[in-house]
Amino acid sequence: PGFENRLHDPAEALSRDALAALQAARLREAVARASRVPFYRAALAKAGVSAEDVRCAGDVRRLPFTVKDDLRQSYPLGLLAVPREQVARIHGSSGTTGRPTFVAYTKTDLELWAGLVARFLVAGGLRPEHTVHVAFGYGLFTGGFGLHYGIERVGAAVVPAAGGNTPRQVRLIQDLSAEVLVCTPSYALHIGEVAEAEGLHPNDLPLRFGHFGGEPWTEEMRAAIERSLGILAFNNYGLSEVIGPGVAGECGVRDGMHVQEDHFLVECLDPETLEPVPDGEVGELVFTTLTKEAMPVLRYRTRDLASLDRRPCPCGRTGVRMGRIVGRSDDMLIIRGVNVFPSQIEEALLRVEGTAPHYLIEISRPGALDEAIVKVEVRPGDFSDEMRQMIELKDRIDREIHAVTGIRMAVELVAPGSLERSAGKARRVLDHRKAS
Ligand code: ADP
Ligand code: K
Ligand code: ZN
Repeated sequence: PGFENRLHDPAEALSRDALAALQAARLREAVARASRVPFYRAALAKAGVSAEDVRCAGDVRRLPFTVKDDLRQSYPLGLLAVPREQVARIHGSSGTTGRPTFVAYTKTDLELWAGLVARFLVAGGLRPEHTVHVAFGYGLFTGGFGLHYGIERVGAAVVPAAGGNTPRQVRLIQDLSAEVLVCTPSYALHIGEVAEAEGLHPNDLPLRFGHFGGEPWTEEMRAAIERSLGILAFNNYGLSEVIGPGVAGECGVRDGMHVQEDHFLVECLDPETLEPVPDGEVGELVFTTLTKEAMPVLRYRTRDLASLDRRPCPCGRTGVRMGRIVGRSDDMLIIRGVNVFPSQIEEALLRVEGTAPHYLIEISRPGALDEAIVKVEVRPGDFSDEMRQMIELKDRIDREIHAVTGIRMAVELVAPGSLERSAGKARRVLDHRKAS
């Protein structure tokens, strides 16, 4: 697509046979490493498997699963497989300032991570002579630092702009002549809108490539971002429990994201039966880390729904391609890139006197960014004509929601009994965003 197809690492093009042999050897080591964690020692014993039983990559199916709740139960770092002094960095999963889950990295893990991010960046056109504007938040969230060190590994220049103040971001991109933009897809679209509002034409911006991830998006959205910023946009996928960004990313063909299979085993399973689904069919992605030291995960259930494509890719990379994430098998919402569960809103409301346990979260995307409104019923006795009291109540709810989820949502107080009641499962979410 107008640039040379270059590999950052020859391992991206290993033959499938060589890859299978490497995976088998690494899986055996991974199980041995995981056995140092009491949680996994018990789970492996229960499943009746040990490292010596692992003969091929397919033996992953004999291993026990890991779910998000296992990380919560072992808060803060109970799944650590190395002595604490070997931990070089700690990140957290986005969205839950109330009770985040932490993930840890050794020095070797950080080296690996930078290399994996470098792979998808190079696959999507990044070159050492480029300047990259990173508008991801820097912090516990894996996006900022994850991309940062990957860009440095390629040898390109990083502008660690972080989030916020979009007009300033636009100015920085122009003044520092960034060819590459890194952020969530919805923020990319927002940057485009702000640039346009300032009278800038896509050609006025130095940008040529964009690398976006952290939330679901569509082909239509890709087209809109490319038009508004005058760039080629690439999709990349990852999650903190597995390593962060760098689990999979697109090549120049842009028909699915190559999973970095020399470091992560991927399965696509029916979320009900946990049996593999055929290639091309949508299932839940489940990852096993093959090389991560500090916090290995066995068969981590992502709840992300996508399909796998094992047909060879013209780019020469041999890693299986995963399609776009088409949904989730749980009720997690991604609002402006942040993971939010409806139960977190409930938790916030429970801390506020004067609200009834009836609420509805309405999400829309009027412009480029997600907007969330939480409609909350006030308890009959507490519904007041007094403006001051109602404003105070609203402020308290607003603060609690922010404290629990880490993001701001608009709060709307509604009269007792005004939200629709259903006979079955209460409807807590109305998502007006069109499959994006
Ligand atoms: P991060 O800190 O990178 O956001 P989290 O662990 O907080 O990582 O969130 C990971 C989740 O974000 C994934 O499980 C998935 O639901 C979503 N996600 C990440 N990248 C993409 C992508 N390219 N497309 C769709 N969803 C994505
Ligand atoms: K996310
Ligand atoms: Zn490819």
